[in-house]
Amino acid sequence: MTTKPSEFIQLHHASDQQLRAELSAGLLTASAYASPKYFYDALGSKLFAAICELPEYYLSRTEASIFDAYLGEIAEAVGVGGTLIDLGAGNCAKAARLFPALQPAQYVPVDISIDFLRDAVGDLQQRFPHIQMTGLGLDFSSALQLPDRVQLNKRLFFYPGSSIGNFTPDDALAFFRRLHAACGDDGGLLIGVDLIKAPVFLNAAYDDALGVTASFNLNLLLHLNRLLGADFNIAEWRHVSFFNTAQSRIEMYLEARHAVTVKWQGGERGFQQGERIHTENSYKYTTDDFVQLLQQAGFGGIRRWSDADDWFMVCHARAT
Ligand code: AVI
Repeated sequence: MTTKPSEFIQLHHASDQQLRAELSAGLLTASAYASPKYFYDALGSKLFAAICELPEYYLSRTEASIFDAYLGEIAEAVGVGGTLIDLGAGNCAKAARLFPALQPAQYVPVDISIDFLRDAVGDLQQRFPHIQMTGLGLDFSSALQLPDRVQLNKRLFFYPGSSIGNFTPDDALAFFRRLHAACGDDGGLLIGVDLIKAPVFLNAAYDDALGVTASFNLNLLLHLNRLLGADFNIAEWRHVSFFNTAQSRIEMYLEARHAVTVKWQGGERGFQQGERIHTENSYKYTTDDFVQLLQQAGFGGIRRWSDADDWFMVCHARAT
């Protein structure tokens, strides 16, 4: 069989100037923050892959076990021969495991930059020569304009890993509405989400004994040093994370160990001892609240699968 040529389209890229302005504004705000998207430089992506292997970080292996156990049922719900749009595809491994069951006609991995996708898509195209593959470089969290190359009907948006937890519930709803509008005829969403459980397990998942999550969090400062020309010294900061029960979310911060002044190109800020930079929220849902959110966005025909302990859930929702 001849291999279909894969293609890559970079739709938009924030300029370095825009990134610097956004970061600088976040650091200068009274409650300083930096977007979690800055975790994922080359080292940060490797540290995240290591987090997914940790005994405490149950999310990845629990989700994988659900897909393994229910792949037949999931394929029945989704149907075969559609376009699989993989949001935040990275190394494309999660979607590739679905190919034999879902038999997509087209695979569209999406990530901020097509540079993250080239190697993985090249390998996959060799293994699955009959699937048309179009890699898209796009920040899909704020807008979702898909090019004409993406088949209009039978679009299945795939958003695993509980990445939806990094949106506030309001932003998640707006995001689902955009996905719903982009589904075309007979389209849907296949999504993995982390569920609320005893805080002891949630806290351990985001503050592991080996300190990998702490390194992942602190590495954001090294990334900011490069992006902003900043002079963060990671020895002066520590990782803080906890489950906020009222908000139903893990919160992650970097906390100054003592008073420090940080300088960067065009900015400077003093941090008191104990002052924090908010780096991530990771929302956890009840089954009912999550299903309601999907319904509010217009989705219906919702099927769901979870593990025996109800720690994690995979949902398929139809655009109807
Ligand atoms: C990517 N995202 C779903 C992860 C999460 O669990 O919120 C990122 C992460 N942060 C710390 N550990 C993992």
